[in-house]
Amino acid sequence: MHVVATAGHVDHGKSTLVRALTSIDPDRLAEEKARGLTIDLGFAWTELPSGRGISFIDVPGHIRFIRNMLAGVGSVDAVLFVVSAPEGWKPQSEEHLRILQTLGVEHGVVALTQIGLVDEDLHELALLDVEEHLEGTFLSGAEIVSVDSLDRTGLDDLRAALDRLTAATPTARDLGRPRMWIDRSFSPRGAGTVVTGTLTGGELAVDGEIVIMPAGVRARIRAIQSLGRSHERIGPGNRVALNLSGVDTTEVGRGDVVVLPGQWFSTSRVDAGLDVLASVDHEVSRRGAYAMYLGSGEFPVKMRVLGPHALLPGESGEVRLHLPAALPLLPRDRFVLREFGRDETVGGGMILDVDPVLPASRARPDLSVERVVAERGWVDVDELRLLTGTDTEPDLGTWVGSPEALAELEADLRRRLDDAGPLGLDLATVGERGRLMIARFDGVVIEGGRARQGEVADPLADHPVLAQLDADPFSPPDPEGVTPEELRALVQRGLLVQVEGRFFTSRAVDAAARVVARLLARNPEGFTVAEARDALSTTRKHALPLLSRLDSTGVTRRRGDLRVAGPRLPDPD
Ligand SMILES: Nc1nc2c(ncn2[C@@H]2O[C@H](COP(=O)(O)OP(=O)(O)OP(=O)(O)O)[C@@H](O)[C@H]2O)c(=O)[nH]1
Ligand SMILES: [Mg+2]
Repeated sequence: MHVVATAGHVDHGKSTLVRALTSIDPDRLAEEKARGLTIDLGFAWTELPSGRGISFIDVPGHIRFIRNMLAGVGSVDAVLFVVSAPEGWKPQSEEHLRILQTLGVEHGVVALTQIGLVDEDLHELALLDVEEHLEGTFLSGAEIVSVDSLDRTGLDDLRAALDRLTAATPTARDLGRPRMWIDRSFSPRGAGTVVTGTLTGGELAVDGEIVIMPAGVRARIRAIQSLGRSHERIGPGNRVALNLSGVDTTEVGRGDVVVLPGQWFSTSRVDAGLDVLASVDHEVSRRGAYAMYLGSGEFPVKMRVLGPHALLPGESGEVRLHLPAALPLLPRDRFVLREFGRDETVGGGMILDVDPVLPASRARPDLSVERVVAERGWVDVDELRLLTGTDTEPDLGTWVGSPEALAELEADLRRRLDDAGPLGLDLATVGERGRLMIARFDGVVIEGGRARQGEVADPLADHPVLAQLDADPFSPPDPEGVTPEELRALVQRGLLVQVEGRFFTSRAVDAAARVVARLLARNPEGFTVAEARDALSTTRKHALPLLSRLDSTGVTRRRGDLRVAGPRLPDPD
């Protein structure tokens, strides 16, 4: 399915042609029918000879309704461009073409209409005239089909050309991120609220929860219709009508946008590229009342040119735009800029940054993800996806870091590891990203919540205090020649055990466990403190803390005055 907009000057035969192709009159308003003039968008569809479906958004050509035209072309990827043979190229032929070009539309077919009203010579001239005007635009080289909608000349040729057009135009991409700019909302008798639009970016499904921006209203999809049929789910590139529950018709309208919760960054301030049309006869600066046309919406914006100069006609530059409300936008979204006062299309361009962090004086927006990361240092991958629309591999955990931020963190950690020396760096002090990065350093040993350079000798494991205590393992002396900091580190590393103010080596505690295991093998009913003291050839002063350690680690268990086997009792030998 493809959605194609019409475009062209007033009265050049757009609506008549759509009706001739589809048998649906796109002029639905009584006033339109009475005046023979399109005022608002019209919708029609048909099947092409290939069997492919095609939807038309018929736009008004009259300059007074240009905002409705803009609302209609914001989400289409191809155009049926209409020029009247007797009338030839006119101002809105030019303006519509520029608007479509600015919006990045790349595909189209041209219909030269009303050829029944011209003779052969005029027909030839009109063709040349049109070709000349299309030169250098996205429609140069597009098929031009001569038709007359009233006597139906050339309609089959046009249908065939539209078939070739839709075959050549890529179908809307499914990025799993649906967005539908609302172009109509109404309330059919007793049936809640219906909104229509051209769906892009992903799929919507019945019963799904949606958010309507900028209001942030949540609603549920009660039913989906497309081309007069009901659907359980509908993909991008379709004209869609959603029946919504949970939202009042007065709360939604043209220019609002339907998205899924949590998938978008909502922004009211963007940096963008702006191409000023060469036809504009003045420079473009912050002075002036501008409207930004984006999707189906018209938004009054405040604009500031980034860089020292105003932009000249035909010039391109960057601008910062302040919107009146937050919209779900992404880099690469296209827009048209018009000036209210002069009622003139100034130009348009592409959003480059949906969340500029640098002040306007320093901002240098572009589409690169690297810049977004560099300006922040560190960004969470999920946030980066919202900001850029693309997935990036995280560097540390869920974080993406700029090359500078990564290098700085690494240098800082290396320096602190060096400073910490053999005792190691307390990992509680380096933060989440620091812990993740240290874990990747070659030759760094992480033990007991500390990280140290592995290749430096391990003076803790060989600390003289261990030998000092092991000289009499079950009756060790008080440690000497060791700082409190070293003692803490030895305990943290599990080389020393501290119980009730006494220090034992872990080797001594393990040996004591085997001694009591032998005691219990001989005497399964249990043993007394005195029996343990004798078996360990130590004093009561040392036996008590040793036994309490064995109790607390599950080697033994107290039962009255006796110790019995605990769940972690080792084998006796
Ligand atoms: N003879 C002839 N008349 C046509 C043809 N196409 C349109 N007309 C007539 O031209 C007039 C304008 O046609 P529309 O289809 O309303 O023109 P439009 O481009 O939709 O006009 P707007 O929507 O107001 O911009 C009507 O009176 C049509 O009957 C054609 O191919 N041949
Ligand atoms: Mg019309």
